Amino acid sequence: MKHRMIVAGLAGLAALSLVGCSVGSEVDDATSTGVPDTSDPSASTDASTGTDSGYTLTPKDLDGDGLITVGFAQVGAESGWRTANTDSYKEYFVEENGFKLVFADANQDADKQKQDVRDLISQGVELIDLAPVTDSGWEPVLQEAKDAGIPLIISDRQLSVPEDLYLTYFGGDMRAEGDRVVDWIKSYAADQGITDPINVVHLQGTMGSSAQKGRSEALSVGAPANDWNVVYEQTGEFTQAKGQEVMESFLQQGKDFNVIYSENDDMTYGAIDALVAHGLDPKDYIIASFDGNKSAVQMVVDGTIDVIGECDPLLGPQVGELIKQAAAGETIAKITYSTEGLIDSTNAADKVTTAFGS
Ligand code: GYE
Repeated sequence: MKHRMIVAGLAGLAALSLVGCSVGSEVDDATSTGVPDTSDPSASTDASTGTDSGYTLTPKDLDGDGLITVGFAQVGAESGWRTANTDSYKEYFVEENGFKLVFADANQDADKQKQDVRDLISQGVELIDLAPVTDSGWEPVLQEAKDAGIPLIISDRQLSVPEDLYLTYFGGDMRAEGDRVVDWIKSYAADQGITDPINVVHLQGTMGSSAQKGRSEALSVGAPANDWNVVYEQTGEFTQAKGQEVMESFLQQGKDFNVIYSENDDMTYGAIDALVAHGLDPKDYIIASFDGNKSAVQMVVDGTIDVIGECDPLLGPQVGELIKQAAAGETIAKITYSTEGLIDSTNAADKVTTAFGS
């Protein structure tokens, strides 16, 4: 399949498939597993509350210094999204906003991150914000934070843990992001009357992270439902270097493919570099990515990337607002999903002006 075949009718199609691109957030209800029902990705339902979930800890300035000390257990520095996320915390959690920040970088190591959270507990921070590298083995650590009387917020990546172990989750709905991208590819191929088999190269993020699981699930459900073949599936660990490396090893196999479904922009950059190094034109392929870094959005404007499932990294102020509400005794939602949509040729020129990062 040639990308250049796929031009007519795009605007109408994309207009249909675009969902909520405005700035802000929507609340969804929590389930006992922490895994939301995403059968309708655009739906939002009534929020359940921290109190209803049996979690009673609220943020407080315990040491009387007039600030809430937030320990942030961050994933690492693997991607442009991550850098923007870290910057948004460092910029927001400062004294003039009523906070102090203690920053712990797990360097993408799930075991180290559990130790990071334990260190934050023993340092006596007044609240912990955990962006979990992967989603397993957290219950004992969350219980320790709770026993120490330290409220804990999960941000960015979700955890399937009982609701009485954390105050709130704030971040993306990864499955819904994936579903939007899958639907976009489906509509795009149908609109173009593509009859060739759809052969997908799937570059996965960090295995066991909710970002990988949600986006991968969307494809693993969407591919058989649409008669697509996933011809290659490999983790690129959300980094450009690894994305390039795994794409290169796929290209060496000489198999047919016409779609790349890459679970973040950094791996997409790497995959595109690999295509070019093999003398292939990225514009001949449907390239789907996630996040929405400025350079990636520019590549949509240029026609190299076809669609991006948006994911908002600028969580610092939004989490800060929730902390302030909870500290003031207000009821906050158990789960709040960032507002996210799609970026394609119909809106990329607008989006590029406000996109995060470089
Ligand atoms: O998509 C990727 C980053 O957890 C949503 O992590 C985040 C993901 C993001 O490394 O670029």
